[in-house]
Amino acid sequence: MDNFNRTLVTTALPYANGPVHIGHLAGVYVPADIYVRYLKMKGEDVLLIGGSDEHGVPITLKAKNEGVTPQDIVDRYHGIIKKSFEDFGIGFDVYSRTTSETHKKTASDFFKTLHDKGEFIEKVSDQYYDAEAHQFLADRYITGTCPHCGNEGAYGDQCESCGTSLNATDLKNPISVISGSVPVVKQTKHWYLPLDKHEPFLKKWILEDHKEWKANVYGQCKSWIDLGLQPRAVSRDLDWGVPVPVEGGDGKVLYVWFDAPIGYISATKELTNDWEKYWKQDDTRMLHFIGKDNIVFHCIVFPAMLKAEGSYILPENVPANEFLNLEGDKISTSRNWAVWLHEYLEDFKDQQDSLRYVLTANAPETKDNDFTWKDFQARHNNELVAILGNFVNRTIVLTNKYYEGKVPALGNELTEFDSSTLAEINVICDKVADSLDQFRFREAVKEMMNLARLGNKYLADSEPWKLVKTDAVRVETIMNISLQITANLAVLMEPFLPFSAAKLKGMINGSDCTWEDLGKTDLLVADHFINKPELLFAKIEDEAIQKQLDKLEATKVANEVASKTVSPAKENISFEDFTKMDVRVGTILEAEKVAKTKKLLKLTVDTGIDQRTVVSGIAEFYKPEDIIGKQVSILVNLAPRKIRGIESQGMILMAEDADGSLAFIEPSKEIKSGSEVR
Ligand code: B3M
Ligand code: ZN
Repeated sequence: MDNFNRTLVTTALPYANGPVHIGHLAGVYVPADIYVRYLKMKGEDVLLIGGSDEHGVPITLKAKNEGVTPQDIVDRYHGIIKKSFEDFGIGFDVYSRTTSETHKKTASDFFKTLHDKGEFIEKVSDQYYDAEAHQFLADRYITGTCPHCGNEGAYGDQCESCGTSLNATDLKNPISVISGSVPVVKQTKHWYLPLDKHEPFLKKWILEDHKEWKANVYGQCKSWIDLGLQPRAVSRDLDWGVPVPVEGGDGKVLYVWFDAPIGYISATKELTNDWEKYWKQDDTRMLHFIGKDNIVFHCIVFPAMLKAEGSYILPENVPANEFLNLEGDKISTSRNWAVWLHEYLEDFKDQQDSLRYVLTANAPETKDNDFTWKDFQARHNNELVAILGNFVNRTIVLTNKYYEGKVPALGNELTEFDSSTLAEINVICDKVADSLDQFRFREAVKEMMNLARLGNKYLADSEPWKLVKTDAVRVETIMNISLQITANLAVLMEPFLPFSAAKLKGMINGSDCTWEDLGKTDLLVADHFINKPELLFAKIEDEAIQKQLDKLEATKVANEVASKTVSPAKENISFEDFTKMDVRVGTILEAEKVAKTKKLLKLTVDTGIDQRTVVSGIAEFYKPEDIIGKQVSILVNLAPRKIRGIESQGMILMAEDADGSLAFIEPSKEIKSGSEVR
């Protein structure tokens, strides 16, 4: 490993505002875990660092929506996320959180150091301010129309429709998320990291010195740098986060993307007093495992921060992945379009490895990829069950049957097929290592499966069951070789399928093996006793898959209903068209039910112009006796119509929601009947 003596692997800190789903697992945590398990099996000094990202605006908005504190939100989801990772065998050496005291101090000190070194610039800028709520509106506290694509639900920091990152002041028709009012512009001071100043360094460090980075990562960095880097604000007007620790910082916190990556440092500190060895020595190789939306922060912003601080190493590689879609649609927490890890385990108990396997085999390594339940079932049944499980099972069953579990000796005379099969074990194991070294996890897991394929083919072509009566010595050799393949598999599987590897190791009664042992053809010595077979993978039936598809279908239906809640705006009309309607404030004088109807009330309304009769379909929502004296809006120049034999002269205007529930439109204070509404 070149000049490195240890490796520090960090994984993106998921926001603690929701559980984690298959996209998280496929993009970041499974590959990182595979890689770290591999290095640990090689006996290398390596740490796997993780934690929850507990700051940022979305968390505060969720808290506001639920009427709880941000701390309540992050406590809830930190627990769920941490458990999901444990359940899926993600072997963190530490899984921390950015609300920990260590982190707050570490992030605060980091900011202060940069501040005192003069590494920030201070700028006063125009920011939106909610005059009703008396607060500045950071990022997602503002929504409006994207100036690039016209999406009406764009946020103050980003348009999720076209992916452009925005400043809130770029938005057209901005609205405050807190009060719904139109925000005003007010000046505020913030600290900026002058990325432009670091541009020459970043350009050389990435574009010249790290040409080996994955094409998707290198390409994204290049386009950012080519566009020219701008100073980035690293503070926000917000009350949830790490307080800005310098003069003028009252009411301001560190921007979540400033404090979050420092979370890697804080977590390492919590793990070991020796943390500086991992962060400050040149012989440490640091790797960031992340998804593609985090590339700029890990390849440009965080390195610039570390460089500015001066005492830290920079990442050696950032093997970021693209996105995983689900059944052809973008995974979305807000639309509940996801396979949540905790829910998967309810339906597929103890089948973590099946998901780990499929997500690795189909990982979005170089381009976005799709997860489908049919593909999940096919890969599970055709590969894990039919190849790997089948080979292992046959080998162990036959060993028990022929030799009562005692490993037979390898004979003296090997056929060419025996020798080439034994030689192939080594070749495959080397290929796996090679692929892992290059962060090619799809390729690696495919090679791992090739070892099971090799075994399957060897057993099928050698047909020991046909020879057992006639050529016992030959069968001993065949079974010995099959057992060596099995033992190698138990080792080779471990980074990918840790639960099944442990189970298999138990079945063959194997001792602890390291990566060094791979390729050896005497992992199980003659006369060693193995145990009885257990099922490694059970077939997944169509019903189980249908249940998942039904669940997604239900989500789709629910989303469609929800999207209808607000109907799209009608076509534009002219002002003239609008003025044709004569809407007045009227006062209800009398009200009674229309006989033999459920919905109708007959009202007498004082319109200021006259007293008139109006029939209105509101009986399900208002009792006659409750609405006498109420002021309402009435369209007075609607042509009279007969309803149930009663002439209705005008129409009471009602607000109606998606469920058909009705409410009067009343003036917010008492006003003379006949006042015009316009
Ligand atoms: N929490 C964004 C994300 O979950 C962010 C990552 C932080 S890594 C320091 O995609
Ligand atoms: Zn847009």
